[in-house]
Amino acid sequence: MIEQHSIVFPQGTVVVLQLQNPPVNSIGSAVRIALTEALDRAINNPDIQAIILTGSGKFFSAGADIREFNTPFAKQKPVLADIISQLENSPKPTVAALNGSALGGGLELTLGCHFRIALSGISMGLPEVKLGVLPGAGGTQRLPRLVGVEPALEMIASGEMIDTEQALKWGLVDKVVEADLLTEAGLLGLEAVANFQGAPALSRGAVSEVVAPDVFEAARKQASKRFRGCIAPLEAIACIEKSLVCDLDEGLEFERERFRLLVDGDQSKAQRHIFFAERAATKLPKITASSPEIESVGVVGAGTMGGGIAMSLANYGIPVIMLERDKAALDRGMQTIRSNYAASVKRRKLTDVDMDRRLALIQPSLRDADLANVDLVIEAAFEDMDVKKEIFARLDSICKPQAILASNTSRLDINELAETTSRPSQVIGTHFFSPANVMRLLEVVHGRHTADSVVAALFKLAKRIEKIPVLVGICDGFVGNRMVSPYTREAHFLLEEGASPAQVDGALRQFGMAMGPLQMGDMAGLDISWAARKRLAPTRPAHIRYSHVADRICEMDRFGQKTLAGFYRYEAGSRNPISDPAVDEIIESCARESGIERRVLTDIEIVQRTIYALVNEGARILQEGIAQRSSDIDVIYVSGYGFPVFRGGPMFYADTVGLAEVLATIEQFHKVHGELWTPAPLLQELAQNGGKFSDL
Ligand code: T1G
Repeated sequence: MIEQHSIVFPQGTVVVLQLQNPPVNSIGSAVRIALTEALDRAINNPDIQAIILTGSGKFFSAGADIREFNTPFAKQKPVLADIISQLENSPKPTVAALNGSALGGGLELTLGCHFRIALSGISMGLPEVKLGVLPGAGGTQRLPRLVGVEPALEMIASGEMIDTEQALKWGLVDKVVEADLLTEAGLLGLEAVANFQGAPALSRGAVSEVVAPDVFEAARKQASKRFRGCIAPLEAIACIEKSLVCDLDEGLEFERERFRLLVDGDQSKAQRHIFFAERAATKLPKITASSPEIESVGVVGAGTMGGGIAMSLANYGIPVIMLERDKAALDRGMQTIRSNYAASVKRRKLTDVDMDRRLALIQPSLRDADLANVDLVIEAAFEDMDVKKEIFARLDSICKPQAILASNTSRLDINELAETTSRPSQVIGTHFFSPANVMRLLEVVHGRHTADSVVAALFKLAKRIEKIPVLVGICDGFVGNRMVSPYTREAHFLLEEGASPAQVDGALRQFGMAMGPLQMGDMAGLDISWAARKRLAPTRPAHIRYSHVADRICEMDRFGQKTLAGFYRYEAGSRNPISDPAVDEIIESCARESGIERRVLTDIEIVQRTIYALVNEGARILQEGIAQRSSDIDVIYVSGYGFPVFRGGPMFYADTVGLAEVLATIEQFHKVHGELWTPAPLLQELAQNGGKFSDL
């Protein structure tokens, strides 16, 4: 837990206390107990003149142990605040030697030290708001006193990391060194001994800085935009504001109280659920096969998806050959990539050098033969089975025997594609989400023939390009799109029953969705799902309710933003949805034809009819084994479909509401709306046994 050793200098001896709690030196109760005892010994040892606190591996510390939150361990003495107080009241100089990332409570620990010295290139941050809490061990009170209110607001309300250059500029660290961190730290501590008064370095009084009144308003506005619907960033800002009007002890008390409220609240539990769910999703417990390395990739198709996929690979140094049959399409694709990178350079998110390096990794090609030696090909061509089969047959004859062939299809049957090749065990689905160079979610679709080593290879590649891979099975729409079907179906039914597009979308945005289903359809393009509905029309049971609203809109060539009209109207160049009376007429006429008497609908019913449709389908997906975990479905919806992170995903949200209540509502819908609302057996079983999806 805490390794210690001394370093003897001519001018005195220092003790080094090193956090040793792999993999990230998180600080749980065991570490806190070991650290406080080591500190006591060092403070009372007359042979020690200064105390160095450092970490091990690539971390100083990733902060408090998140797994201990809401457990008795979290309150077990000494709490982190006690240790920070021990450091700042030490009669001997205490120096934090930042050997690696210092996050959350790890960074707060350093704020209790008299000095901070960092190894060049490490990062620091207070990411607590991303877990739905706030720096609860003094960060909101000490940081403004150390670096000033505005830098503290920026760090704490954004939860973003900063580098040593920024830290030095703000005064968060006293020194940055390229090497010999512990020696430099020891010298720093010993230099202070001569004039050391044994008092805390930071003022105990209120922050005396004069701050323009609109600074906090601006911070709240920015936080509400960045973390829509989340309360933690606003609470963190309130704590910093408090530091201006009360002394340190009062401020710490206020912070403790706000932290306690947040950590016991639903939002933080949901956000911590997603934190661990994202990590669980990347694990393949049943797959131990060694996986081939993927060092070069071919992408077939230079459209929106193909170009985005090529960028997401080149961004991490992977050479890509982007193949098209049509030169004009290939040139358009390359031009789109160039302008995307240029936009990032303009926003100072990328340097010119990086842009050129990435562009050099993307080789446009019109020759199939250029794919002969790549390790993986990702097909991102037109969403049509015949087109894809023809491409897979060609790839099978061109690519080296061990090459993996993947399709970016969003719903077609990977098994059918695999069976058109001589290498079915090397065929897999890689469903990227648009824009592929931005969205982190990657549904990895394993077919019945797909080899474990191929799945493992794609998971390794996904982690390398910082995507979140989620393993899904084969059905129409896999997990994400399969669930979006009933969600959208209910949205269309609600239109016929009396809601306007603006009311449906408004209710779901109020719930926390990044975008309502109708606006989302307009953005994705209504023609894509229209094609899927037409493909499925011959098999659609006649007795099942079906809404013609979207078909009628498409029949008017209204495909959404790309035609400046869909469920909404759009001004040229604007994505802002404008309600359109022509759509209201279509809705009313569809309702009349279906004999539906329109009524006033509440936002509550709109949310239940759409979100519970997700939950019911998710339960079926789990039962069929299409998703490995309930939390995988949550990860898919939060990172791929704009589900609010502060509600933890559809399945976690249902657990929070209570499955008995969710089932009762669905049974009511079943009575009124018929078999489309048949409750999923797994939901019934869990609800009747008082269980939760997260128990699975
Ligand atoms: N507590 C417990 N486990 C943690 C952890 C933490 N703080 N951080 C990481 N882990 C686990 C993680 O679940 C995974 O476990 C393994 O470590 C490797 O993590 C009082 C209240 C540090 C940037 O928010 O952002 O301090 O899956 O896969 O990609 O004010 O982990 O192997 O079983 O993510 O190299 C504030 C959270 C806490 C940082 C490393 N700190 N961690 O990323 O590895 S609250 C944070 C991260 C707090 C104080 C407040 C990342 C990372 P497993 P990993 P990585």
